[in-house]
Amino acid sequence: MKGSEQLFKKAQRYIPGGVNSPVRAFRAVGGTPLFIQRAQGARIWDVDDNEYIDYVASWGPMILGHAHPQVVQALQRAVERGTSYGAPTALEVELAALIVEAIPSVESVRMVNSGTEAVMSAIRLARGWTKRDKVIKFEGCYHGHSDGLLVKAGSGATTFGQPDSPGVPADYARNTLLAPFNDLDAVTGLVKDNPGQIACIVVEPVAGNMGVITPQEGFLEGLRKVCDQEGICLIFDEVITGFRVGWSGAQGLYGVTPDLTCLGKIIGGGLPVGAFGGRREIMENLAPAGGVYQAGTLAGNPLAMTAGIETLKLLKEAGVYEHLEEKAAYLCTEAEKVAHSSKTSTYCTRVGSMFCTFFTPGPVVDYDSAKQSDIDAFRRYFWALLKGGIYVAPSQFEAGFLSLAHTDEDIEKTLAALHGAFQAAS
Ligand code: KE4
Repeated sequence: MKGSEQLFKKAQRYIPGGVNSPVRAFRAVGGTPLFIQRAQGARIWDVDDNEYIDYVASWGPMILGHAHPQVVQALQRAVERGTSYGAPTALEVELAALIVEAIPSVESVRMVNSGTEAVMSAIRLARGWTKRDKVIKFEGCYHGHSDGLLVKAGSGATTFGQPDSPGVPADYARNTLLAPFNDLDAVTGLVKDNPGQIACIVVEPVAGNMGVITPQEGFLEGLRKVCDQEGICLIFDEVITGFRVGWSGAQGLYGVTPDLTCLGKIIGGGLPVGAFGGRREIMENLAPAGGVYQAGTLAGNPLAMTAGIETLKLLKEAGVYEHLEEKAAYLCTEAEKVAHSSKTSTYCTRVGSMFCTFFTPGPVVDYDSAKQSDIDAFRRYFWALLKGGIYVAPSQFEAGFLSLAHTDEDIEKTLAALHGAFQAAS
């Protein structure tokens, strides 16, 4: 770990906390974060040449595995044509067309540079379209770090015990209303108490930032119904689930149609990207077509578009999601057996190739039940896995991801390491 320790020490001289995104700092599990030097397929190597089987997948984007040859070769060709023009290109039209084809509710889509920008912009659009101010979000869901959404936020905000960030003016937070995930009664109560004032409900259709929590029967359908009744814009934040849980995302899996969808991660193939799209009548309110302003120097960047196009073309191939489903189901079923044989209290969740092991008996249905998890047990589990050459997210409140590059051998190696990890956790 020497190399990472030296780099971490130096990094802290120049970068706050030594990292460019808090959850990478290993604060929840202690110790020194790994500084990664390269990745290939299902593997990553730290600067000390330690090799790991990777289940973080850069927090979701690397569904093909790292450095897929088709993506790398396309990027090599693209970079020789220049890296950014600040002008429209055929590439962004091609990626937009792929997204529109994949997600029927998306009739028109705008590219941005991150998931944060996508959700922030979608909410501004919903407010502009409805001429209302208030937003309903769910405790423990994370939608990026724009001010109004850092209220009971998940992911790193929960990991560090600051779900409500300092620096967010009370004025912003006042327009953000909170409900527990999976609690439709709480939502209808908020709607009743704020008649005609709610612009949108924003939800991760599968919560992926407090571990992985699935929508209970009727929850998403209930949100759709209340939005139809009240003229509220339903926004699905599919930054994680988009092209992860299926070609048409979680909305395709659960058969519930949002008004706006936010995307990121996979659609950029590991390059900086975000997107939001939906019903044309709403999207046409966006500048320059309409008055709601949103912009970005590097939006639709030719390199990110290239990586995204190649990634989606490969995901579109027949059998891809069935293959991911089969492998992830095997991994998680066998992992649960190992956990039960070790007598460790765990509650496992999975949707497609995203999954989580909670260190609590469960059931885990919302933020409060997720927070029951024994994070000390998780820490012991994390370090035992790492020592066994398995790299999972350094936080109980994140998702694990399987890629198309994980082999049967990788999965058997992982299951072997889990025996020791669950022992360490118990
Ligand atoms: P970015 O701004 O990080 O690209 O996307 C924000 C975002 C929006 N919506 C959802 C559902 C998300 O999960 C995210 C970001 N995910 C976190 C990990 N759970 C990114 C990792 C990090 O913050 O370093």
